[in-house]
Amino acid sequence: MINPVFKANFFIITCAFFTTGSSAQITNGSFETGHFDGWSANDTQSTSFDPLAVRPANTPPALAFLYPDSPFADGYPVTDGTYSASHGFDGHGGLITISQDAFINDVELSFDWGASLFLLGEGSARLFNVNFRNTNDNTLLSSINIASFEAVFGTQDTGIVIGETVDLTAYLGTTVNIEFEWVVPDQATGPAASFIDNIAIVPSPSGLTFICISGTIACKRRR
Ligand SMILES: [Ca+2]
Repeated sequence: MINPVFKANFFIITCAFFTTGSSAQITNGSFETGHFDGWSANDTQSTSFDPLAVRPANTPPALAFLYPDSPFADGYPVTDGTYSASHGFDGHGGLITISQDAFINDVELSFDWGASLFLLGEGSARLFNVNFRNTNDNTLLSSINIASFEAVFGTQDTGIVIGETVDLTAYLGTTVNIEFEWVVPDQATGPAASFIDNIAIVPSPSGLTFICISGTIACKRRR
């Protein structure tokens, strides 16, 4: 008698939960050295009210009177410690970037930021992006648009955004260049002001990192 052959396919998912460590993979993420130590900082604007810089709390933007109902009216915001990075753009446009290489040891990039713009309705949208680049040849791996400010007349203000996050799971366990980029494409781009602070690589809100490895196996059993 031939024993029946039992054959079944099983889809298995092997999952691992683990808590992850501190968020020390970003150097000077809160700008508390008072400078851009650890960062590559570039501002290609031909003119600006406030060039890209690390500034202490209560530093007023050059044209703060244009944002009377904004947090920026009281000075460039600082959400962690004493300093933040900030700039006020206007004039002939350009790119404003800060970047650094970082080992991705956790699943989210977290940062605080905000912007206030008084626009004349000219040109293209002003963009705030987070870019990921190859550390060897600087090629762009991915770009996440955080905000787009359309070129319409009037004031646009985000307030102070605490804990903006970007998913890092695609780069977990690798080293990539993290770039914060403000795209100011045209003439008459502002006046505008923006800040960023408290940049860190952090666990997911649950404090758990969840990784799954999936696959299919075939099993045979004779009786
Ligand atoms: Ca800070």
